Amino acid sequence: MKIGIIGPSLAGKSTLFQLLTGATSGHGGKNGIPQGAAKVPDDRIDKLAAIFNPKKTIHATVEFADFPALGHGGELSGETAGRLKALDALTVVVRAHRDPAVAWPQEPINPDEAFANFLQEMILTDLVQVEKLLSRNKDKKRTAAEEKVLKDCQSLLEDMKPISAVHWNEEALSILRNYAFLSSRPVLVAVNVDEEQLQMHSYTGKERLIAQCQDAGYPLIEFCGTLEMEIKQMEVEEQELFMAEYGLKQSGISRLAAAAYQLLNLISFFTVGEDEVRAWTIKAGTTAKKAAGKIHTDMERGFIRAEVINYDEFMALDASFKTARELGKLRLEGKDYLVADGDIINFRFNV
Ligand SMILES: Nc1nc2c(ncn2[C@@H]2O[C@H](COP(=O)(O)OP(=O)(O)OP(=O)(O)O)[C@@H](O)[C@H]2O)c(=O)[nH]1
Ligand SMILES: [Mg+2]
Repeated sequence: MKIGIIGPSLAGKSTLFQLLTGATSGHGGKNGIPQGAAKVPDDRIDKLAAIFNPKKTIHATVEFADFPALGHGGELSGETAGRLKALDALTVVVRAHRDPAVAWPQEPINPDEAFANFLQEMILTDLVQVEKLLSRNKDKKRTAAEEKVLKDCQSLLEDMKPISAVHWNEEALSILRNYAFLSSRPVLVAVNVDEEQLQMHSYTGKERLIAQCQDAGYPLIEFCGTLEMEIKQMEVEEQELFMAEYGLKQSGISRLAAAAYQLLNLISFFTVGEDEVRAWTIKAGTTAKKAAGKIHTDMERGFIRAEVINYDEFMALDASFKTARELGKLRLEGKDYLVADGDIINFRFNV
């Protein structure tokens, strides 16, 4: 699961990437595109760690890649578009801050215009592909279902809507996966604001940007690159005091990492003990047996059952497995149980 950070030149993409992953952009990475893992904040893990006092605490992570800038009119090169198709989701960074120390590639543009350019570019890229497919394939065999999906995509795109804007059924989704259209991916919009804009909750183009994002079905998050860099260098207590001045409970980076996790439809289950408290990442809708396989293939193969209690219930029982067991709150679930976000699980298995 990987998310590409994309957007106009000097919007703050690499700043965001570095804040999320701690990595320096520099060179390296696949095809010269820097890649890195961002910690997904989860105070449930912090609280479990405080209770079990384990040797190791491991949070969930999500992978990001720092892409080069779009063209000045938001153009997506064929090469970049091709690379973006290998990703599961996109974060588009647009700039609202007006710091004169940071140049504008051409004329200053508002974040809603930058977003509209990006969306249009993505939609046109897909539309060209759809039309090519529809016109070319008279000789090739295509099922009626495939034809219908392509036609539906075409009319959405002609309305300037991304393919992800409507709900597709399972069959359509598996057809769409074969075509790998860009706008079928989930997108998160990150607005780089300055400190004043953050405090005032306002910047030029905000209302229109919000409307555009709602229309496309994209979540939107504001962050201030310079402020986040300061926060990152502080001690935890200092961070909280500092953020409170801006009315923030969580840093923009934490909110962004959590939103990215959600965007990918990922959830966490936990394993706890004196050695390790750990969050494991699965897709929503994963069975207990498959979830066991995340930890070890032996656990999946030899799966017997899962002992499960959800985090909230566990905490309500004073974080005591003994109490939970006595009250019959430690559920025994079989292989087809669908794991829920926040389940604390102990897998029983044969080797
Ligand atoms: N004033 C201000 N400057 C910022 C903010 N965020 C980033 N910058 C600065 O803006 C400049 C560009 O930021 P980058 O993160 O390199 O932008 P980018 O989108 O990766 O740029 P390219 O990859 O060259 O297109 C840098 O000098 C950053 O320090 C912010 O919130 N406020
Ligand atoms: Mg950059």
